[in-house]
Amino acid sequence: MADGPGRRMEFGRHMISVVIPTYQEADSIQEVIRRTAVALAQSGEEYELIVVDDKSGDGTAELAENLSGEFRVRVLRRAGRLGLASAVVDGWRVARGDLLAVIDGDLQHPPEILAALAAALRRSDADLAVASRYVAGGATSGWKFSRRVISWGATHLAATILPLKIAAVSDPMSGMFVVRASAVARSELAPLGYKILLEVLAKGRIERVVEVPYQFEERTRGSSKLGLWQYGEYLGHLARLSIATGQLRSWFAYSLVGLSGALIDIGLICWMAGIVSGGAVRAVPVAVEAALVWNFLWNENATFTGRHEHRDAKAACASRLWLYHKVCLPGAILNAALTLVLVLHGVRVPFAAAAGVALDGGVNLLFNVPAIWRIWIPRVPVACTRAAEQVQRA
Ligand SMILES: Nc1nc2c(ncn2[C@@H]2O[C@H](COP(=O)(O)OP(=O)(O)OP(=O)(O)O)[C@@H](O)[C@H]2O)c(=O)[nH]1
Ligand SMILES: [Mg+2]
Repeated sequence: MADGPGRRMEFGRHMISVVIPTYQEADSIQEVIRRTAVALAQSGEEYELIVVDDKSGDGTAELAENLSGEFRVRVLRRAGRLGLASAVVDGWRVARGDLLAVIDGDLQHPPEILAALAAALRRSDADLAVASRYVAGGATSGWKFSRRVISWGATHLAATILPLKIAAVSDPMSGMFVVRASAVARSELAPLGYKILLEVLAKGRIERVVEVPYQFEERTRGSSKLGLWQYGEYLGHLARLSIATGQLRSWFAYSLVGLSGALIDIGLICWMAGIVSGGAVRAVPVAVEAALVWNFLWNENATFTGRHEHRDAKAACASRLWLYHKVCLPGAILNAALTLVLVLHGVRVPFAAAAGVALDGGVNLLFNVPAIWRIWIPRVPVACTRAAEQVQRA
């Protein structure tokens, strides 16, 4: 990016710059600053803290400034509530470290984990260290069932819309991570809403990732800023990223392939049902398999062309075909079963076949897209490490 956050950080000091975005966090900001500063200093990491406050009006900015004599903290004041993720980008813009980080200002992220994330990057050649709730040792404490469902849905939606970009991490919704400034140096970061990590994964040059488990604490002070508006912004952000990353084009190709496979399936069943003894019962499995292979070949040679290494190595292609069968098997079985049940109950063959492929497509769309696309995604190596190990070793 021309004047983006990483520009100056490419030549940044050996230091971590931590942005704390705040909107009305007067009850917790001082403790966040204290604990973060102490944890980083104890781990031997030089640091600076940048509180980016959106005109909270409850004294958050002043409380943070009051600690500037004691800790290396400064406050960036913005004119009004402009969004969490853009606050982080604005903070990174004035940051001076070679590592850029973010942590919430409400104590839901244990600040001590930041030291582990920084240590993980210092000790490896990874570009990004993410605090994850979804690897062994990670957790969310006290979340209601509805919040768990929303979080799972949001993560799955992102993995469905941007599978090529976020497949590498277990918790792409995480709000605590550290990235090398050089990895976002040339990225035009322009996030909408809350999810700054999505923006970094989609636009940054991220070749290796480390994950550190952590427990997302319950909010005990202040109030949540997450509301319907933020959910809407999230959808807008995903749409924007799908265009910016070119994944909308892949999606278009993938959908066309799926549609053509559906027509092959229906056409073959109708044609074979009339000419083969045993009718639909024999035709259905043959047609479902033929459509599966058809889809695979087009995805292999058109949708994801150039995305996989050793394209012409037969063994690699055969192993992808095998994987494709494994991932698509549940949908294919449901497809065949529904088509046959409907035919045996007197539904006309074309309608029964159409219902079968619709069910198959629906199952894949809802649950399977990330797994299917991952077959063609070059692996981003992800290491998982325990927080304690990293701090000790640093
Ligand atoms: N600068 C700035 N900070 C924000 C904005 N919205 C939220 N924040 C801060 O971002 C952090 C995370 O926001 P929360 O509302 O706690 O979001 P959450 O942790 O996903 O939701 P809860 O679990 O309900 O607290 C907090 O430090 C907020 O004060 C914003 O528009 N601008
Ligand atoms: Mg919170």
